[in-house]
Formats: sequence, C-alpha cells, structure tokens
Amino acid sequence: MIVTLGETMALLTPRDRLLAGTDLRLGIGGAESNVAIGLARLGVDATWISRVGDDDLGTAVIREIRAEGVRVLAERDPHAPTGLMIKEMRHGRPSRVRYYRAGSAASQLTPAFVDTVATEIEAAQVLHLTGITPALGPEPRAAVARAVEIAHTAGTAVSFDVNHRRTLWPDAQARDVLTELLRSVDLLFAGPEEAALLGAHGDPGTTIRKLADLGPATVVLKLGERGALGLAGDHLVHAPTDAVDVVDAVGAGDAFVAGYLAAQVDGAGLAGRLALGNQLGGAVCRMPGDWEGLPTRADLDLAPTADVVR
Ligand code: KDG
Repeated sequence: MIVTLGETMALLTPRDRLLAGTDLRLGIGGAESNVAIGLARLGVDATWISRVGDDDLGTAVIREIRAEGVRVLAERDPHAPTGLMIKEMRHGRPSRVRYYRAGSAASQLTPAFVDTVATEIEAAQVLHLTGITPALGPEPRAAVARAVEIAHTAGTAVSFDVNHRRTLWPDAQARDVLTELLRSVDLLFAGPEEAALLGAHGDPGTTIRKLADLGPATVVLKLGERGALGLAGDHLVHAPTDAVDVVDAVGAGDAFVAGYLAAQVDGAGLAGRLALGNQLGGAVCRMPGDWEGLPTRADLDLAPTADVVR
C-alpha cells in the first residue's frame, strides 16, 4: 500500500480567456492525489490523506478521488475552505496556474493531525510527499517532518518529489527546508531546475550524483522529452521516452511518479520503473486535466499505433 499526504484543490479551467462570462469547468487537482489516482488506475492500493473544507468543493474533491478507487482519509474543516486554483490554457504559451489557497483547510495540516493517521503511514510500503506541502506554511512543514519521522520509525520508505512552486515560497527558504528534509528521504524525484535550486548543477550525470549526496539512496532526474535518469547506489540508468503531442503538461511529473512507484510495487528494476514513469508522464500530456489522462492497465496494453479500437 502507498500513502500520499498533501493538498488537493478544486480546479477551475476557463474554456477561453479568463474574462467575465467565460464558461469554467470544475475539476480537482493536487500533486499527491494525482499520484494516488495514477497508482489506483494501475490497480495499486493507494491512500490519500489530507484536510478539506466542510464545503461543496471539499465534497467534490473527496468524491472524485474516491471514485478513482483511492482510499480517502480527509478531515473536514468547518472553519477553513477547500483550496482553489484556476488553470488557463494559453494557446502556444505555457499554461498559467493561479492559486487561491492561503488559509485553506489543507494549509492547516499539523503534526497532531498526522499523529491521528500514524497507523496508515506505519502500515504502508511507501509514504509519498512533495515539496508543495512544506511550502504551505510552518504547520504543514512540521506535519511533513512528523510524517517522515513516523515512516522512518516504522520502516516505511519515504518518496519525495521536489515539486517546487515559486509562487508559494522564496527559493532560498525552499532550499534550506528541502535540503534538511532530504536527509531523511529514500527516493527523490526532481527536475533539472529543481536540482539547481538544491545546488546540484552540471550535466545530468553530475547533477544526479550531487542530489544523491544530499541523502536519498535513489534519485530520479525527470528530463521531460529526454526521458529520465535514475541513480540507485552506483547503478545509473537513462530511460529515453517517446515524443508526445502535448495538450496539457500539468500533472506529467505526478504521472511519472505514479508509474515509477507502480513498477516498484510490481518488483521491476530501475529501468522498468523509469520506463513506466515515462509512459504515464506521456499519457497525461495527451489529455487536458492534471490527472484525467492517467492510463489503466488495459490502456497500457492497447497497441499504440491503432487509430481506432472497435
Ligand atoms: O503537478 C500538478 C499539480 O501541481 C496540480 O495538480 C496542483 O498540487 C497542485 C499544486 O499545488 O500546484
């Protein structure tokens, strides 16, 4: 079983430019629940832990994640709202995400709350966290540290995706907090820019070794269209990926992590984990939405060249 912990928000996507009168589609998204959904779609037992407001958006978040087969342990907060984000797809330019999450229920995750779910973390094979949660404030930061401590004591492996969000906290603070946290992380996922934030520069081989020096036994450098590089001890593997016509790249990193972890649960080696990560990352890019394009096992078995399956 894999446990994830972190904020999921309601997600509004305008059909066109964000102006009065524009239709908005209501969805949900959150890095950690995106990973949990990716795992569940591949038949892996996944639990998502968080807090949401006692409001309609909180209900929408819980229902959607449950409907995907993820076990949901979410505390409802009558005094704080569910976080919200708006994602604008800007033709020909990178999409833009705006957050309305300050003071949200999940930004009040605390170590005391984490203690109430300690048995879930203790029973899991892997606890997956991201750098978004510590960016939400001092209490969520302490909650992450507590979750890591519980996992360590119980022998649960800690997986961590840097997922740096510049609009949530300054680079220097992120560097300090994450560098400290990484000493207790077993499996690290980062992109090249995130690696640079952590002081790991150079060609991919040098970068990944510098990241490993920060503590994690296994490091994955996500290289986007160039695939991914993995380092476990002395074992360095590069897994190239197929070219994809990108419709919406948001969520590709979470999909990669889901694929990697699912392959790990299946007993695959480093190359197989990176390959499934690449496959899921590509699949999510082909569809709009942060997680909607995540494949099931049946989808993965479909011949990729078929235009229509009847
Ligand atoms: O990786 C995709 C996530 O970033 C998105 O689903 C929302 O968790 C999110 C965030 O904080 O940006």
